[in-house]
Amino acid sequence: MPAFLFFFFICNVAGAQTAMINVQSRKLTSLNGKWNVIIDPTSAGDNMQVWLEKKPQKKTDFFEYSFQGGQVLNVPGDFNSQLRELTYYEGTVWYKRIFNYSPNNTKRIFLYFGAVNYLADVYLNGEKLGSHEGGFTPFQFEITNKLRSGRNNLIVRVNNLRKKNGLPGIGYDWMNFGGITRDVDIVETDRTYIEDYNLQLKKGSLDTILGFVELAGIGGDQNVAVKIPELKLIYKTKTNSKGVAMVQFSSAFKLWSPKNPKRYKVIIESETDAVTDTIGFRNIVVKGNKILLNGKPIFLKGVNIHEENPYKGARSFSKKDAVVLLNAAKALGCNMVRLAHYPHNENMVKEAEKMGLMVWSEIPVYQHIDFADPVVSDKMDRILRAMIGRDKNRCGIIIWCLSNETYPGTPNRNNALINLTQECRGLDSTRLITHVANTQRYQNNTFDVRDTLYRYCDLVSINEYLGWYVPWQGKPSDVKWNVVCPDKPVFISEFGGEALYGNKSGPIDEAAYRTEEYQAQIYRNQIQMFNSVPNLSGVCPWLLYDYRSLGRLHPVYQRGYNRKGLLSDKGKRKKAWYVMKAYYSGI
Ligand code: GCB
Repeated sequence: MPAFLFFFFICNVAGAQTAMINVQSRKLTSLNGKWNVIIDPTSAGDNMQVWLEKKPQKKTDFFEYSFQGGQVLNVPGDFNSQLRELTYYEGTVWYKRIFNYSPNNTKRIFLYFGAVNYLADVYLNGEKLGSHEGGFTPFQFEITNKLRSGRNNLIVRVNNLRKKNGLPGIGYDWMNFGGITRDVDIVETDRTYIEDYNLQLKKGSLDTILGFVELAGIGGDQNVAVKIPELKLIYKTKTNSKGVAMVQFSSAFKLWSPKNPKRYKVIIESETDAVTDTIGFRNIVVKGNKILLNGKPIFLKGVNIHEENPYKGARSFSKKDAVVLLNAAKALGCNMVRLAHYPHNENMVKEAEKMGLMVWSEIPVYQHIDFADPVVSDKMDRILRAMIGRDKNRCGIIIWCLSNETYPGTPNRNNALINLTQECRGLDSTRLITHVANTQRYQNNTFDVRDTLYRYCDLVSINEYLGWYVPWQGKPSDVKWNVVCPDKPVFISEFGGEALYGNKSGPIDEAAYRTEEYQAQIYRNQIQMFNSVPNLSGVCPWLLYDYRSLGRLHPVYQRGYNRKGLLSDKGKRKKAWYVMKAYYSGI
Protein backbone atom coordinates (compact mmCIF):
# COMPACT_ATOMS: atom_id res chain seq x y z
CA MET A 1 0.00 0.00 0.00
CA PRO A 2 1.55 3.36 -0.93
CA ALA A 3 1.94 5.62 2.05
CA PHE A 4 -0.69 7.99 0.64
CA LEU A 5 -3.31 5.26 0.70
CA PHE A 6 -2.48 4.51 4.30
CA PHE A 7 -2.95 8.14 5.19
CA PHE A 8 -6.31 8.27 3.41
CA PHE A 9 -7.40 5.51 5.76
CA ILE A 10 -6.20 7.31 8.89
CA CYS A 11 -7.85 10.55 7.85
CA ASN A 12 -11.13 8.89 7.10
CA VAL A 13 -11.28 7.81 10.68
CA ALA A 14 -10.38 11.29 11.98
CA GLY A 15 -13.02 13.21 10.01
CA ALA A 16 -11.75 15.23 7.10
CA GLN A 17 -10.17 13.19 4.34
CA THR A 18 -6.90 13.92 2.62
CA ALA A 19 -7.76 15.85 -0.49
CA MET A 20 -7.68 14.16 -3.87
CA ILE A 21 -4.93 15.29 -6.16
CA ASN A 22 -5.29 17.88 -8.93
CA VAL A 23 -8.77 18.97 -8.04
CA GLN A 24 -8.54 21.77 -10.62
CA SER A 25 -8.89 19.32 -13.48
CA ARG A 26 -12.22 17.87 -12.22
CA LYS A 27 -15.81 18.93 -12.63
CA LEU A 28 -16.07 21.73 -10.09
CA THR A 29 -18.75 23.99 -8.73
CA SER A 30 -17.12 26.89 -6.97
CA LEU A 31 -18.45 28.03 -3.62
CA ASN A 32 -16.16 31.05 -3.63
CA GLY A 33 -17.78 34.42 -3.19
CA LYS A 34 -19.69 36.21 -0.45
CA TRP A 35 -20.41 34.22 2.70
CA ASN A 36 -22.49 35.41 5.64
CA VAL A 37 -20.62 35.41 8.91
CA ILE A 38 -21.10 35.68 12.66
CA ILE A 39 -18.15 36.93 14.67
CA ASP A 40 -18.06 34.98 17.91
CA PRO A 41 -15.12 36.00 20.13
CA THR A 42 -16.01 33.68 23.03
CA SER A 43 -17.29 30.77 20.94
CA ALA A 44 -20.69 31.24 22.54
CA GLY A 45 -22.19 29.85 19.35
CA ASP A 46 -21.00 26.35 20.30
CA ASN A 47 -23.62 26.10 23.05
CA MET A 48 -26.23 27.78 20.94
CA GLN A 49 -25.55 25.28 18.14
CA VAL A 50 -25.31 27.90 15.46
CA TRP A 51 -25.12 25.19 12.78
CA LEU A 52 -28.78 24.29 13.46
CA GLU A 53 -29.93 27.87 12.80
CA LYS A 54 -32.88 27.45 15.11
CA LYS A 55 -35.86 29.71 14.58
CA PRO A 56 -38.27 30.84 17.34
CA GLN A 57 -41.25 28.51 17.75
CA LYS A 58 -43.18 30.54 20.29
CA LYS A 59 -43.25 34.14 21.53
CA THR A 60 -40.75 33.65 24.33
CA ASP A 61 -38.25 31.76 22.20
CA PHE A 62 -35.39 33.90 21.21
CA PHE A 63 -31.91 33.25 19.92
CA GLU A 64 -28.82 35.32 20.37
CA TYR A 65 -27.51 34.91 16.84
CA SER A 66 -28.49 35.14 13.21
CA PHE A 67 -26.65 35.13 9.93
CA GLN A 68 -29.33 37.31 8.46
CA GLY A 69 -28.59 40.99 8.59
CA GLY A 70 -24.98 40.36 9.66
CA GLN A 71 -21.58 40.79 8.11
CA VAL A 72 -20.40 39.33 4.83
CA LEU A 73 -16.87 38.15 3.96
CA ASN A 74 -15.18 37.11 0.76
CA VAL A 75 -14.06 33.53 0.33
CA PRO A 76 -11.26 32.87 -0.33
CA GLY A 77 -9.70 35.48 1.87
CA ASP A 78 -8.47 36.00 5.40
CA PHE A 79 -10.95 37.71 7.69
CA ASN A 80 -8.41 40.00 9.39
CA SER A 81 -7.82 42.15 6.33
CA GLN A 82 -11.49 42.39 5.35
CA LEU A 83 -13.05 44.07 8.37
CA ARG A 84 -11.28 46.66 10.43
CA GLU A 85 -12.70 45.24 13.65
CA LEU A 86 -11.03 41.92 12.81
CA THR A 87 -7.53 43.28 12.18
CA TYR A 88 -5.91 41.39 15.05
CA TYR A 89 -8.80 39.06 15.74
CA GLU A 90 -8.05 35.54 16.95
CA GLY A 91 -11.10 33.46 17.68
CA THR A 92 -14.21 31.97 16.10
CA VAL A 93 -15.99 33.16 12.99
CA TRP A 94 -19.00 31.21 11.70
CA TYR A 95 -19.34 31.18 7.92
CA LYS A 96 -22.49 30.32 6.05
CA ARG A 97 -23.20 29.69 2.40
CA ILE A 98 -26.45 28.56 0.78
CA PHE A 99 -26.08 26.79 -2.55
CA ASN A 100 -28.26 24.87 -4.94
CA TYR A 101 -27.21 21.57 -6.39
CA SER A 102 -28.73 18.85 -8.56
CA PRO A 103 -26.78 15.75 -7.70
CA ASN A 104 -26.26 13.18 -10.40
CA ASN A 105 -26.94 9.79 -8.80
CA THR A 106 -24.24 8.03 -10.76
CA LYS A 107 -21.50 10.28 -9.37
CA ARG A 108 -19.63 10.81 -6.13
CA ILE A 109 -19.54 14.28 -4.69
CA PHE A 110 -16.98 15.91 -2.43
CA LEU A 111 -16.71 19.18 -0.60
CA TYR A 112 -13.16 20.47 -1.00
CA PHE A 113 -11.36 23.22 0.95
CA GLY A 114 -8.01 24.53 -0.32
CA ALA A 115 -7.20 25.68 3.24
CA VAL A 116 -8.85 27.05 6.35
CA ASN A 117 -6.76 28.69 9.04
CA TYR A 118 -6.68 27.14 11.59
CA LEU A 119 -9.47 24.84 12.81
CA ALA A 120 -12.49 24.06 10.68
CA ASP A 121 -15.70 22.33 11.79
CA VAL A 122 -17.91 21.75 8.82
CA TYR A 123 -21.71 21.29 8.88
CA LEU A 124 -23.93 20.49 5.94
CA ASN A 125 -27.68 20.89 6.38
CA GLY A 126 -27.28 20.84 10.16
CA GLU A 127 -25.17 17.68 10.23
CA LYS A 128 -21.50 17.73 11.15
CA LEU A 129 -19.30 16.41 8.37
CA GLY A 130 -16.11 16.58 10.41
CA SER A 131 -13.20 18.75 11.45
CA HIS A 132 -9.81 19.67 10.15
CA GLU A 133 -6.80 21.18 11.91
CA GLY A 134 -3.99 22.97 10.09
CA GLY A 135 -4.11 26.20 8.16
CA PHE A 136 -2.20 25.53 4.97
CA THR A 137 -3.24 22.29 3.33
CA PRO A 138 -6.35 21.04 1.53
CA PHE A 139 -8.96 18.62 2.87
CA GLN A 140 -12.29 17.21 1.75
CA PHE A 141 -15.45 15.42 2.82
CA GLU A 142 -17.46 13.03 0.75
CA ILE A 143 -21.03 14.33 0.63
CA THR A 144 -22.52 11.97 -1.96
CA ASN A 145 -25.23 10.78 0.43
CA LYS A 146 -25.59 14.00 2.35
CA LEU A 147 -26.25 16.51 -0.36
CA ARG A 148 -29.87 17.50 -1.00
CA SER A 149 -31.31 18.08 -4.40
CA GLY A 150 -31.93 21.82 -4.47
CA ARG A 151 -31.07 24.07 -1.54
CA ASN A 152 -28.18 23.19 0.75
CA ASN A 153 -26.91 24.99 3.80
CA LEU A 154 -23.17 24.89 4.51
CA ILE A 155 -21.82 26.27 7.79
CA VAL A 156 -18.17 26.32 8.77
CA ARG A 157 -16.89 27.21 12.20
CA VAL A 158 -13.43 28.69 11.71
CA ASN A 159 -11.15 29.33 14.65
CA ASN A 160 -7.66 30.79 14.39
CA LEU A 161 -6.68 30.86 18.05
CA ARG A 162 -3.02 29.96 18.40
CA LYS A 163 -2.45 26.64 20.16
CA LYS A 164 0.45 25.46 22.27
CA ASN A 165 0.43 22.12 20.51
CA GLY A 166 -0.47 23.57 17.13
CA LEU A 167 1.64 23.87 13.98
CA PRO A 168 2.85 26.54 14.21
CA GLY A 169 2.60 26.91 18.00
CA ILE A 170 1.87 30.06 19.96
CA GLY A 171 4.77 32.24 18.87
CA TYR A 172 5.57 33.19 15.31
CA ASP A 173 6.74 36.21 13.40
CA TRP A 174 4.00 36.63 10.85
CA MET A 175 0.35 37.61 10.78
CA ASN A 176 -2.17 35.07 12.03
CA PHE A 177 -4.51 35.47 9.09
CA GLY A 178 -7.62 33.44 9.94
CA GLY A 179 -10.50 32.37 7.75
CA ILE A 180 -11.35 30.32 4.70
CA THR A 181 -8.22 31.44 2.96
CA ARG A 182 -8.27 29.28 -0.19
CA ASP A 183 -10.88 28.02 -2.68
CA VAL A 184 -13.96 26.04 -1.71
CA ASP A 185 -15.37 23.71 -4.37
CA ILE A 186 -17.85 20.94 -4.88
CA VAL A 187 -16.12 18.21 -6.84
CA GLU A 188 -17.94 15.60 -8.85
CA THR A 189 -16.21 12.34 -9.78
CA ASP A 190 -17.17 8.97 -11.13
CA ARG A 191 -17.88 6.16 -8.71
CA THR A 192 -14.35 5.02 -9.40
CA TYR A 193 -11.98 7.91 -9.80
CA ILE A 194 -8.30 8.74 -9.97
CA GLU A 195 -7.53 9.74 -6.44
CA ASP A 196 -3.80 10.13 -6.64
CA TYR A 197 -0.80 9.75 -8.91
CA ASN A 198 2.91 10.38 -8.83
CA LEU A 199 4.78 10.96 -12.06
CA GLN A 200 8.31 12.22 -11.58
CA LEU A 201 11.77 11.08 -12.63
CA LYS A 202 13.26 8.33 -10.55
CA LYS A 203 15.99 9.45 -8.17
CA GLY A 204 19.20 9.96 -10.15
CA SER A 205 17.61 9.34 -13.54
CA LEU A 206 17.29 11.78 -16.44
CA ASP A 207 14.91 9.70 -18.53
CA THR A 208 12.88 7.24 -16.43
CA ILE A 209 9.64 7.98 -14.67
CA LEU A 210 8.84 5.89 -11.65
CA GLY A 211 5.52 6.37 -9.94
CA PHE A 212 1.96 5.16 -9.51
CA VAL A 213 -1.66 5.89 -10.27
CA GLU A 214 -4.18 5.10 -7.58
CA LEU A 215 -7.91 4.69 -8.01
CA ALA A 216 -10.50 5.11 -5.29
CA GLY A 217 -13.60 2.96 -5.13
CA ILE A 218 -12.30 -0.11 -6.95
CA GLY A 219 -10.12 -3.18 -6.59
CA GLY A 220 -7.76 -4.68 -9.15
CA ASP A 221 -7.43 -5.20 -12.85
CA GLN A 222 -8.55 -1.82 -14.08
CA ASN A 223 -6.82 -0.44 -17.14
CA VAL A 224 -4.86 2.74 -16.56
CA ALA A 225 -3.00 4.81 -19.14
CA VAL A 226 -0.56 7.70 -18.89
CA LYS A 227 -0.35 9.76 -22.08
CA ILE A 228 2.04 12.51 -23.07
CA PRO A 229 0.76 13.64 -26.49
CA GLU A 230 3.77 15.84 -27.34
CA LEU A 231 6.04 12.80 -27.03
CA LYS A 232 3.47 10.52 -28.70
CA LEU A 233 3.74 8.44 -25.59
CA ILE A 234 1.04 6.12 -24.29
CA TYR A 235 1.95 3.95 -21.32
CA LYS A 236 -0.52 1.27 -20.28
CA THR A 237 -0.73 -0.47 -16.94
CA LYS A 238 -3.25 -2.17 -14.62
CA THR A 239 -4.25 -1.71 -11.02
CA ASN A 240 -3.53 -4.28 -8.35
CA SER A 241 -6.08 -5.50 -5.80
CA LYS A 242 -5.73 -2.25 -3.87
CA GLY A 243 -6.47 -0.06 -6.85
CA VAL A 244 -2.85 0.97 -7.34
CA ALA A 245 -1.07 0.76 -10.70
CA MET A 246 2.70 1.06 -10.73
CA VAL A 247 4.15 3.21 -13.49
CA GLN A 248 7.61 3.03 -15.01
CA PHE A 249 8.66 4.20 -18.45
CA SER A 250 11.47 6.05 -20.16
CA SER A 251 11.58 8.78 -22.76
CA ALA A 252 13.91 11.47 -24.04
CA PHE A 253 12.31 14.27 -22.02
CA LYS A 254 13.31 17.87 -22.44
CA LEU A 255 14.21 18.51 -18.84
CA TRP A 256 12.80 21.33 -16.74
CA SER A 257 15.28 23.94 -15.53
CA PRO A 258 15.18 27.66 -14.62
CA LYS A 259 16.52 28.45 -18.11
CA ASN A 260 14.01 26.23 -19.86
CA PRO A 261 11.03 25.53 -17.61
CA LYS A 262 9.65 22.93 -19.97
CA ARG A 263 6.46 21.13 -18.89
CA TYR A 264 4.30 18.62 -20.70
CA LYS A 265 0.60 18.08 -20.91
CA VAL A 266 0.02 14.70 -19.26
CA ILE A 267 -3.28 12.81 -19.34
CA ILE A 268 -3.95 10.15 -16.73
CA GLU A 269 -6.81 7.84 -17.68
CA SER A 270 -8.66 4.99 -16.04
CA GLU A 271 -11.65 3.13 -17.46
CA THR A 272 -14.04 5.66 -15.96
CA ASP A 273 -12.02 8.81 -15.25
CA ALA A 274 -9.43 11.10 -16.79
CA VAL A 275 -7.46 14.00 -15.41
CA THR A 276 -5.03 16.32 -17.14
CA ASP A 277 -1.98 17.86 -15.58
CA THR A 278 1.00 19.92 -16.67
CA ILE A 279 4.12 18.20 -15.47
CA GLY A 280 7.82 18.87 -15.85
CA PHE A 281 10.65 16.45 -15.33
CA ARG A 282 13.99 17.22 -13.78
CA ASN A 283 16.50 15.61 -11.54
CA ILE A 284 17.80 17.09 -8.33
CA VAL A 285 20.47 15.42 -6.21
CA VAL A 286 23.31 16.23 -3.89
CA LYS A 287 26.61 14.79 -5.00
CA GLY A 288 29.50 15.38 -2.65
CA ASN A 289 29.31 19.00 -1.61
CA LYS A 290 27.30 20.15 -4.64
CA ILE A 291 23.66 20.39 -5.63
CA LEU A 292 23.16 19.03 -9.12
CA LEU A 293 20.17 19.92 -11.26
CA ASN A 294 19.90 17.56 -14.22
CA GLY A 295 23.44 16.43 -13.53
CA LYS A 296 24.99 19.92 -13.43
CA PRO A 297 25.99 21.98 -10.39
CA ILE A 298 23.65 24.80 -9.58
CA PHE A 299 23.90 27.74 -7.17
CA LEU A 300 20.56 28.61 -5.55
CA LYS A 301 19.87 32.31 -5.87
CA GLY A 302 16.94 32.46 -3.51
CA VAL A 303 14.65 34.83 -1.70
CA ASN A 304 12.29 34.23 1.21
CA ILE A 305 8.60 34.95 0.65
CA HIS A 306 5.58 34.96 2.96
CA GLU A 307 2.12 34.20 1.60
CA GLU A 308 0.99 37.81 1.75
CA ASN A 309 0.06 40.24 -0.98
CA PRO A 310 1.91 43.34 0.23
CA TYR A 311 -0.28 45.71 -1.71
CA LYS A 312 -3.36 44.42 0.09
CA GLY A 313 -1.81 43.52 3.47
CA ALA A 314 -3.75 40.28 3.08
CA ARG A 315 -3.11 36.58 2.78
CA SER A 316 -2.45 35.88 -0.89
CA PHE A 317 -4.27 33.05 -2.66
CA SER A 318 -4.80 33.81 -6.34
CA LYS A 319 -2.74 33.39 -9.48
CA LYS A 320 -2.57 37.18 -9.68
CA ASP A 321 -1.15 37.42 -6.14
CA ALA A 322 1.39 34.73 -6.98
CA VAL A 323 2.54 36.56 -10.10
CA VAL A 324 3.06 39.80 -8.12
CA LEU A 325 5.35 38.05 -5.65
CA LEU A 326 7.18 35.88 -8.16
CA ASN A 327 7.78 38.69 -10.67
CA ALA A 328 9.55 40.57 -7.89
CA ALA A 329 11.71 37.52 -7.16
CA LYS A 330 12.56 37.27 -10.86
CA ALA A 331 13.41 40.96 -11.02
CA LEU A 332 15.87 40.42 -8.18
CA GLY A 333 17.62 37.78 -10.28
CA CYS A 334 16.49 34.74 -8.34
CA ASN A 335 16.31 31.20 -9.66
CA MET A 336 14.70 29.90 -6.47
CA VAL A 337 12.13 30.92 -3.87
CA ARG A 338 11.82 29.75 -0.31
CA LEU A 339 8.10 29.67 0.45
CA ALA A 340 8.32 30.34 4.18
CA HIS A 341 7.17 28.96 6.68
CA TYR A 342 4.21 26.75 5.66
CA PRO A 343 2.89 25.25 2.43
CA HIS A 344 1.75 28.12 0.20
CA ASN A 345 -1.26 27.91 -2.09
CA GLU A 346 -1.03 25.83 -5.26
CA ASN A 347 -1.06 28.88 -7.52
CA MET A 348 2.21 29.96 -6.01
CA VAL A 349 3.89 26.63 -6.59
CA LYS A 350 2.55 26.24 -10.12
CA GLU A 351 3.34 29.78 -11.22
CA ALA A 352 6.86 29.52 -9.83
CA GLU A 353 7.41 26.32 -11.76
CA LYS A 354 6.04 27.91 -14.93
CA MET A 355 8.39 30.88 -14.52
CA GLY A 356 11.44 28.71 -13.96
CA LEU A 357 11.80 29.32 -10.25
CA MET A 358 12.87 26.37 -8.15
CA VAL A 359 10.78 26.05 -5.00
CA TRP A 360 11.57 25.27 -1.39
CA SER A 361 8.40 24.16 0.38
CA GLU A 362 8.14 24.02 4.16
CA ILE A 363 5.89 22.81 6.96
CA PRO A 364 5.07 25.12 9.88
CA VAL A 365 7.31 23.43 12.41
CA TYR A 366 8.54 26.79 13.57
CA GLN A 367 10.51 27.82 16.66
CA HIS A 368 8.32 27.12 19.74
CA ILE A 369 7.01 23.65 18.99
CA ASP A 370 5.83 21.46 21.85
CA PHE A 371 7.59 18.27 20.71
CA ALA A 372 6.98 16.59 24.07
CA ASP A 373 3.24 16.56 23.46
CA PRO A 374 2.53 13.29 21.62
CA VAL A 375 -0.18 14.85 19.44
CA VAL A 376 2.44 17.10 17.87
CA SER A 377 4.14 14.18 16.12
CA ASP A 378 0.82 13.14 14.60
CA LYS A 379 0.18 16.65 13.42
CA MET A 380 3.63 16.95 11.85
CA ASP A 381 3.12 13.65 10.16
CA ARG A 382 -0.22 14.71 8.78
CA ILE A 383 0.89 18.05 7.43
CA LEU A 384 4.00 16.53 5.87
CA ARG A 385 1.87 13.98 4.04
CA ALA A 386 -0.60 16.65 2.99
CA MET A 387 2.16 18.88 1.60
CA ILE A 388 3.85 16.08 -0.32
CA GLY A 389 0.49 14.61 -1.29
CA ARG A 390 -0.63 17.82 -2.96
CA ASP A 391 2.61 18.83 -4.66
CA LYS A 392 4.60 15.70 -5.41
CA ASN A 393 4.17 16.15 -9.17
CA ARG A 394 5.54 19.68 -9.15
CA CYS A 395 9.04 19.37 -10.51
CA GLY A 396 9.69 22.99 -9.51
CA ILE A 397 9.81 21.86 -5.89
CA ILE A 398 13.33 20.72 -5.21
CA ILE A 399 13.47 20.92 -1.41
CA TRP A 400 11.20 19.81 1.42
CA CYS A 401 12.03 21.75 4.55
CA LEU A 402 10.82 20.07 7.72
CA SER A 403 11.51 22.66 10.41
CA ASN A 404 12.74 26.17 11.07
CA GLU A 405 14.69 27.29 14.14
CA THR A 406 13.35 24.79 16.65
CA TYR A 407 15.11 24.68 20.00
CA PRO A 408 17.46 21.75 20.61
CA GLY A 409 16.80 21.91 24.36
CA THR A 410 13.09 21.14 23.85
CA PRO A 411 12.37 17.60 25.08
CA ASN A 412 11.97 15.11 22.24
CA ARG A 413 12.91 17.67 19.56
CA ASN A 414 15.68 15.64 17.99
CA ASN A 415 13.80 12.34 18.08
CA ALA A 416 10.66 13.80 16.63
CA LEU A 417 12.44 15.61 13.80
CA ILE A 418 14.74 12.72 12.95
CA ASN A 419 11.71 10.42 12.67
CA LEU A 420 9.98 12.99 10.51
CA THR A 421 13.00 13.18 8.22
CA GLN A 422 13.06 9.44 7.78
CA GLU A 423 9.40 9.41 7.06
CA CYS A 424 9.80 12.16 4.47
CA ARG A 425 12.49 10.13 2.71
CA GLY A 426 10.17 7.17 2.63
CA LEU A 427 7.42 9.26 1.07
CA ASP A 428 9.60 11.02 -1.47
CA SER A 429 13.18 10.12 -2.17
CA THR A 430 13.43 12.35 -5.23
CA ARG A 431 13.82 15.73 -3.56
CA LEU A 432 16.30 17.19 -1.13
CA ILE A 433 15.39 17.35 2.53
CA THR A 434 16.54 19.97 4.97
CA HIS A 435 15.98 21.46 8.41
CA VAL A 436 16.82 25.08 9.13
CA ALA A 437 18.70 25.76 12.34
CA ASN A 438 20.17 28.82 13.96
CA THR A 439 21.89 26.92 16.75
CA GLN A 440 25.43 27.73 15.57
CA ARG A 441 27.79 29.43 17.99
CA TYR A 442 29.63 32.50 16.79
CA GLN A 443 32.74 33.41 18.74
CA ASN A 444 36.02 35.02 17.71
CA ASN A 445 34.58 35.56 14.25
CA THR A 446 34.17 31.77 13.93
CA PHE A 447 30.97 29.80 13.36
CA ASP A 448 30.56 26.45 15.00
CA VAL A 449 27.70 24.71 13.22
CA ARG A 450 26.80 21.61 15.21
CA ASP A 451 23.10 20.83 15.10
CA THR A 452 22.43 17.06 15.15
CA LEU A 453 19.63 17.48 12.61
CA TYR A 454 22.11 18.33 9.89
CA ARG A 455 23.38 14.76 9.91
CA TYR A 456 20.01 13.73 8.49
CA CYS A 457 19.74 16.49 5.90
CA ASP A 458 20.92 16.69 2.30
CA LEU A 459 21.64 20.33 2.78
CA VAL A 460 22.95 22.25 5.81
CA SER A 461 20.61 25.27 6.02
CA ILE A 462 21.68 28.05 8.34
CA ASN A 463 19.87 31.19 9.45
CA GLU A 464 22.31 33.82 10.61
CA TYR A 465 21.74 37.49 11.23
CA LEU A 466 25.26 38.87 11.47
CA GLY A 467 25.09 42.63 11.46
CA TRP A 468 21.55 42.60 12.81
CA TYR A 469 20.75 40.43 15.86
CA VAL A 470 24.40 39.45 16.19
CA PRO A 471 27.21 42.01 15.83
CA TRP A 472 30.20 41.20 13.61
CA GLN A 473 33.25 40.11 15.56
CA GLY A 474 35.80 40.75 12.86
CA LYS A 475 36.09 41.33 9.17
CA PRO A 476 33.25 39.65 7.24
CA SER A 477 35.70 38.17 4.76
CA ASP A 478 37.67 36.57 7.63
CA VAL A 479 34.81 34.57 9.18
CA LYS A 480 35.88 30.97 9.91
CA TRP A 481 33.59 27.96 9.79
CA ASN A 482 33.47 24.59 11.53
CA VAL A 483 30.56 22.65 10.14
CA VAL A 484 29.39 19.35 11.59
CA CYS A 485 28.97 17.76 8.15
CA PRO A 486 31.94 19.19 6.27
CA ASP A 487 31.07 17.34 3.08
CA LYS A 488 27.54 18.60 2.59
CA PRO A 489 26.39 21.65 0.64
CA VAL A 490 25.66 24.69 2.79
CA PHE A 491 22.76 27.05 2.23
CA ILE A 492 22.34 30.39 4.01
CA SER A 493 18.58 30.23 4.37
CA GLU A 494 18.15 33.61 6.12
CA PHE A 495 20.18 36.77 6.64
CA GLY A 496 19.35 40.47 6.54
CA GLY A 497 18.05 43.28 8.72
CA GLU A 498 15.32 45.87 8.89
CA ALA A 499 15.00 49.21 7.13
CA LEU A 500 12.09 51.54 6.77
CA TYR A 501 11.90 52.58 3.15
CA GLY A 502 13.13 56.13 2.67
CA ASN A 503 14.47 56.40 6.20
CA LYS A 504 17.67 58.40 6.50
CA SER A 505 16.87 59.87 9.89
CA GLY A 506 19.17 58.04 12.32
CA PRO A 507 22.86 57.29 12.58
CA ILE A 508 23.62 55.03 9.63
CA ASP A 509 25.80 52.69 11.67
CA GLU A 510 23.19 51.78 14.29
CA ALA A 511 20.75 48.97 13.59
CA ALA A 512 18.08 50.39 15.89
CA TYR A 513 17.45 53.31 13.52
CA ARG A 514 16.59 51.04 10.63
CA THR A 515 18.03 53.19 7.87
CA GLU A 516 18.23 51.89 4.34
CA GLU A 517 21.96 52.50 4.38
CA TYR A 518 22.46 50.28 7.43
CA GLN A 519 20.51 47.47 5.81
CA ALA A 520 22.50 47.84 2.58
CA GLN A 521 25.73 47.62 4.57
CA ILE A 522 24.59 44.34 6.14
CA TYR A 523 24.12 43.00 2.63
CA ARG A 524 27.54 44.21 1.46
CA ASN A 525 29.17 42.56 4.46
CA GLN A 526 27.22 39.35 4.07
CA ILE A 527 28.26 39.11 0.43
CA GLN A 528 31.87 39.39 1.48
CA MET A 529 31.31 36.73 4.08
CA PHE A 530 29.74 34.34 1.57
CA ASN A 531 33.22 33.80 0.10
CA SER A 532 34.27 32.30 3.42
CA VAL A 533 31.46 29.72 3.63
CA PRO A 534 32.60 26.18 2.84
CA ASN A 535 30.53 24.37 0.18
CA LEU A 536 28.24 27.35 -0.26
CA SER A 537 25.43 26.26 -2.61
CA GLY A 538 23.06 29.13 -2.29
CA VAL A 539 21.78 32.05 -0.27
CA CYS A 540 18.36 33.40 0.56
CA PRO A 541 17.80 36.89 1.99
CA TRP A 542 15.11 37.43 4.60
CA LEU A 543 13.07 38.64 2.66
CA LEU A 544 11.38 39.97 -0.45
CA TYR A 545 8.67 42.35 0.86
CA ASP A 546 8.00 43.93 4.24
CA TYR A 547 5.18 41.92 5.77
CA ARG A 548 2.65 42.11 8.57
CA SER A 549 3.67 40.48 11.81
CA LEU A 550 2.21 40.09 15.26
CA GLY A 551 5.25 41.10 17.26
CA ARG A 552 6.61 44.14 15.43
CA LEU A 553 5.35 46.98 17.56
CA HIS A 554 7.69 49.92 17.03
CA PRO A 555 5.43 52.92 16.32
CA VAL A 556 7.84 54.71 14.00
CA TYR A 557 9.78 52.05 12.14
CA GLN A 558 7.49 49.04 12.13
CA ARG A 559 3.80 49.74 12.77
CA GLY A 560 2.94 46.07 12.73
CA TYR A 561 5.39 45.20 9.95
CA ASN A 562 8.57 43.20 9.88
CA ARG A 563 10.71 45.59 7.83
CA LYS A 564 13.38 43.19 6.60
CA GLY A 565 12.01 43.37 3.09
CA LEU A 566 14.24 44.29 0.20
CA LEU A 567 11.04 45.90 -1.02
CA SER A 568 8.71 47.98 1.12
CA ASP A 569 5.10 46.90 1.54
CA LYS A 570 4.35 49.29 -1.32
CA GLY A 571 6.92 47.61 -3.54
CA LYS A 572 9.55 50.35 -3.27
CA ARG A 573 13.08 49.13 -3.76
CA LYS A 574 15.36 49.72 -0.79
CA LYS A 575 19.10 50.21 -1.22
CA ALA A 576 19.82 46.62 -0.19
CA TRP A 577 17.72 45.41 -3.13
CA TYR A 578 20.30 46.82 -5.55
CA VAL A 579 23.19 45.30 -3.59
CA MET A 580 21.59 41.87 -3.73
CA LYS A 581 20.59 42.21 -7.35
CA ALA A 582 24.14 43.08 -8.34
CA TYR A 583 25.43 40.04 -6.42
CA TYR A 584 23.00 37.71 -8.19
CA SER A 585 23.67 39.13 -11.61
CA GLY A 586 27.40 38.55 -11.04
CA ILE A 587 26.96 34.80 -10.40
C1 GCB B 1 14.06 34.31 11.74
C2 GCB B 1 12.81 33.57 11.36
C3 GCB B 1 11.90 34.41 10.53
C4 GCB B 1 11.83 35.75 11.24
C5 GCB B 1 13.19 36.44 11.10
C6 GCB B 1 13.24 37.84 11.70
O1 GCB B 1 15.04 33.75 12.06
O2 GCB B 1 13.06 32.35 10.73
O3 GCB B 1 10.63 33.83 10.46
O4 GCB B 1 10.82 36.49 10.89
O5 GCB B 1 14.08 35.65 11.79
O6 GCB B 1 12.84 38.78 11.05
O7 GCB B 1 13.66 37.98 12.84
